[in-house]
Amino acid sequence: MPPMCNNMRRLPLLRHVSMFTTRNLCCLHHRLLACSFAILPGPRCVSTAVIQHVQDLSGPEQRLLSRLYEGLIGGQRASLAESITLVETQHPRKKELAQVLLQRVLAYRREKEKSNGGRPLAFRVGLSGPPGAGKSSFIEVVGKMLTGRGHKLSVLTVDPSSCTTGGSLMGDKTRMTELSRDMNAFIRPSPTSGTLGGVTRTTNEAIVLCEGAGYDIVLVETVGVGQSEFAVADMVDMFVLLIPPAGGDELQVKGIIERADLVVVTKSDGDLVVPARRIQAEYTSALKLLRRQSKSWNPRVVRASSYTSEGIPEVWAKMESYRDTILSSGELQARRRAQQKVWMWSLIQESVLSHFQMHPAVREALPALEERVTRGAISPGLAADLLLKTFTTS
Ligand SMILES: Nc1nc2c(ncn2[C@@H]2O[C@H](COP(=O)(O)OP(=O)(O)OP(=O)(O)O)[C@@H](O)[C@H]2O)c(=O)[nH]1
Ligand SMILES: [Mg+2]
Repeated sequence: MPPMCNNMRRLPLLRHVSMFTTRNLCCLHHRLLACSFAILPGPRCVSTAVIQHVQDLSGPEQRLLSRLYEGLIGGQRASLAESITLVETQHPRKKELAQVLLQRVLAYRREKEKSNGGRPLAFRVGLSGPPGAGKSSFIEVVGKMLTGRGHKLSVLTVDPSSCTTGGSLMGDKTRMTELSRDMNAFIRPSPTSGTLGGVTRTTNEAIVLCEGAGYDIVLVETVGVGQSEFAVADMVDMFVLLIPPAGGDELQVKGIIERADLVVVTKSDGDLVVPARRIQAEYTSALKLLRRQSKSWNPRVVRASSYTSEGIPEVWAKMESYRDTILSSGELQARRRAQQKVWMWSLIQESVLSHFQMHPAVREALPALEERVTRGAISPGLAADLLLKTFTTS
């Protein structure tokens, strides 16, 4: 262990997770690795550092983490649910424990991927679309088809309205009645409080846990009315946009259409077949004008009905073909690597901004400076410089 970490040994696990010095990060890293290797079964890392660090966890904490980890990789739904609750917690100590568990699950996943010839353990798909587009109904039908074919499927939902109102733009669970009774499916709505950044962070971590628990397909549903669909697009291998044949607000899908790997026109049944065909033609032309995201894949527009199941097997076949294409071209792995970096930076941004906003000196100076900026007495640039100076010098 590098000498600069010695002082940090006495600090409780991850206490300094929010500090940004190299020294702290170095120690944080060592602590996470040490704890994840020492307390849980798996690769051994025998060193004095391990013994030292493991003292940071109490007996009950070690037992809790061992129980969760064993249950999770054993595929127990209750352990997966409890582990996701742990990553969702706001409690500082439990947050630290969640990170230890995650590190261990990540190490387990890496081992499994290695023995899988480097192939990812799961296919992650994001599904977004305007409210009422038919997302949950689509997931219910596709989900049943997939579990029928022997897949294990988890469905995570990101509800942007939960951040402001406590819920619920999405009436998901009620519309996935059959799937929620299926033992090979696991449905989990996003927590009903916190910031979008917080909610999407826990969704990202929940994906890792689902994969550790043996779910080979992870679907993430979100309503396309804000930023949540962009956040979801950044955490999945494939991003699918669902558009209803009528009543779909063009504006709501305008920006996000560029991120779509596949567009599904939903509800293509009965009287809606004709408008569905029209929308399919419109989106097909629109997609041709957009810059391609992938070298090896052209986004397509398909139609499907969850009522009649028409088009559903074909949609899934397209999704599999996309996965195989980007897997063999190496884009899937590259996309995941890039996402890790994007995600790290978005967490840093959020954390640094919140430190800045909570800083006592900044809070004190802010009202007067804001007032002067809005009055036009000083420029926004100068006010920002003054606040940043206050932050860095005090
Ligand atoms: N005709 C027809 N109606 C459908 C189909 N799929 C869903 N619907 C109806 O569309 C409405 C919305 O369906 P949901 O599956 O809840 O849509 P959603 O996009 O998940 O909705 P939110 O999560 O609330 O944004 C319901 O009344 C469904 O019955 C379909 O294939 N055909
Ligand atoms: Mg829904």
